[in-house]
Amino acid sequence: MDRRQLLLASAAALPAAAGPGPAAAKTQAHRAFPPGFLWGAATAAYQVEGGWRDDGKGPSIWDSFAHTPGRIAEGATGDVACDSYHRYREDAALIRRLGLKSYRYSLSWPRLQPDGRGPLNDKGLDYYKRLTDAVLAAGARPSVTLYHWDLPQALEDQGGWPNRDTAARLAEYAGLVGAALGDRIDHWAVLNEPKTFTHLGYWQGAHAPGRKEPLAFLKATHTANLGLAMGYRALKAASGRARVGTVCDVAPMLPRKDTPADRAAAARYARFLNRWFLEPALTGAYPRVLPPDREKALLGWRDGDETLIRADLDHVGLNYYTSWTVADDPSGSNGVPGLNTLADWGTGPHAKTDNGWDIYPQGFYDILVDMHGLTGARPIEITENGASYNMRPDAGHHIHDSPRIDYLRNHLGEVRRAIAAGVPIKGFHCWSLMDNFEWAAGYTQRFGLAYVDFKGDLSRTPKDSFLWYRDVIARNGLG
Ligand code: GCO
Repeated sequence: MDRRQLLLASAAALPAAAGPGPAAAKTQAHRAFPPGFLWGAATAAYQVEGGWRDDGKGPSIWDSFAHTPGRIAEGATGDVACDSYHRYREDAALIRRLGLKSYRYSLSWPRLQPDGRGPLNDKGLDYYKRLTDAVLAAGARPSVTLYHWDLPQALEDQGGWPNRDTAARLAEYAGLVGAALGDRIDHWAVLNEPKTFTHLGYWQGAHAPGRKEPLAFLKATHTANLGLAMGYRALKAASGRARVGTVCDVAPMLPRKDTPADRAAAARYARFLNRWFLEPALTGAYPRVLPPDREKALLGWRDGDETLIRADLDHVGLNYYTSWTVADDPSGSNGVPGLNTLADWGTGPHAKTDNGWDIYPQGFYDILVDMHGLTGARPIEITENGASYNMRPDAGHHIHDSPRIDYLRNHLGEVRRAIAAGVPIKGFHCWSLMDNFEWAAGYTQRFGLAYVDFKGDLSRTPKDSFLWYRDVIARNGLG
């Protein structure tokens, strides 16, 4: 059976869609979301803020990376981005207009601790107080990520994530921020996508800081896990109200061929990507991927880490975009001992979004049910889901992005189905509130519900998808 046949076989196992006529009321109920569902949208500091050296902010690894020629498409940087550092009131107006119940954003570590250690920078802190107050006034719950990839450059200069001390630095930062902002913010995530910032930053070199060092990368994953648990404890110690979790990107792993070797490779890769940054916190141990007799040395594991690394997370955030295709690679060419896989992101047999990622909504349901097996009764929130479509304004300044509406409708349908199957999903955040700096792709990929005029006045214009999402939120369902 080839991959396409496998997909058809699994589609045939789906429950039949509700029919027309008397079933209409049932369909309506089926499409409604639970009362109090947290409809949201997400952004991240480096992708929207700009103001890269305003008011005492220190440089981050993304400032350095983007300023290095050849790293980012079209030589773009986040120096200005959406200029949210100065225009956050315009962002809050979008939040209010959408009727968002939750707004997910991140804090720039070097804006708050320019060198990654020591007291908080008052002016940076003041920005996050004003932003948070504007989010609250717009009627949304602040959902705040401490670390969305912008490591202070000073800490990279001391070794970055492969240096175990970075976990202690993160915990210090978490404690200071929790004490300073805990009166306004209860809902926290320590890390965003540790898989992405370690894999792309230290193994593949496509993201900051651009290193290609498989062995240092493995140490970085362990530091990130230690930092998660230590940051969790520091935040809770600093703010009694804090509900603390983390955000992981997850995806179904599809074997390239239906052979035992490729199926085993896909299962290995699932442990390495989907579970690597959750299981240590929840169980005190890593899922089995590395050779058992070398695991501790490869990670830099020390006695006592089985306790230090644990955190009884209050909630878990999951990001979903597309699937992976995985093949066995006994030659071990990727440099990670024992992993023995070749894996491609977004390369399934379906239609693609504008950045070439396979559109696979059913995979969302599958991975949510799968992850629920690990996270148990903890509330799950979808912290990111969305698509890149690059439509521009027409002559009447309208942005007709119906493929994004289809993408979101189909993926929300799968979320609804997972809720019906018992997965405790409490919220959904569209990536993104507005077009922004898409990492190595710069400004060439637009994920926003609002269009940002990067070459002009940076104005934000709601797209058709914005108006559609506003209606979904108003009726608490897909309609
Ligand atoms: C991530 C990040 C976002 C991205 C989004 C689209 O998942 O990579 O959290 O910052 O912009 O996912 O690629």
